[in-house]
Amino acid sequence: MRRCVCPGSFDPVTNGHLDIFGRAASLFDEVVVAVGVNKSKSTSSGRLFSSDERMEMLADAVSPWANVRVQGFTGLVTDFCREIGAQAIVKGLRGSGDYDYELQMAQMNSHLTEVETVFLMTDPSMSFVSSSLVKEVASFGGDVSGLVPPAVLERLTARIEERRA
Ligand code: COD
Repeated sequence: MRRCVCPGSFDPVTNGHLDIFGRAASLFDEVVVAVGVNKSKSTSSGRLFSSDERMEMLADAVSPWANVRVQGFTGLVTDFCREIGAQAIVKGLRGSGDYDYELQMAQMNSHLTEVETVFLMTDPSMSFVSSSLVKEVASFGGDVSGLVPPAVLERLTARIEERRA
């Protein structure tokens, strides 16, 4: 069984993330989307959505793929990989900024464990998409439909309205 982990904050999941999950699902027998969990379960620490909310949105978004599941984790991603028997971490790369940051993490993770990091290049139509920009644009009333799944767009709009009230 070839199993990989796609770790992230996913606050919230975007179509850029989903493109990476779908491609990982065709390369591995099982993909575990691993959500960094904040034990306080709140939207503290600058997150718009709690870890439970992020996981709910992800579970809904990955439901079309039979071999993709979502799990929360705390601590080191390499420990999580060992715990679930994953051989690889799959990350998406949008450009040189991601590369510099991800290279350092991949090398640290390789220093810590035998788990390999596999990089998939972003789909060019998604190279400008990040959770932070999506939140920023949506908070000023910009159109982010097409950048996140419809159910995420709905929750994003509702959360921004709540925060405004
Ligand atoms: N196209 C392709 N890939 C994308 C896109 C896009 N449009 N947007 C994001 N991605 C990729 C990112 O490059 C990243 O690989 C992944 O999707 C997740 O993105 P985010 O922004 O949701 O998640 P991050 O970068 O905040 O997640 C950081 C981790 C939680 C993975 C990291 O901090 C971590 O591993 N933490 C656990 C503690 C640990 O082990 N630390 C030591 C690391 S060396």
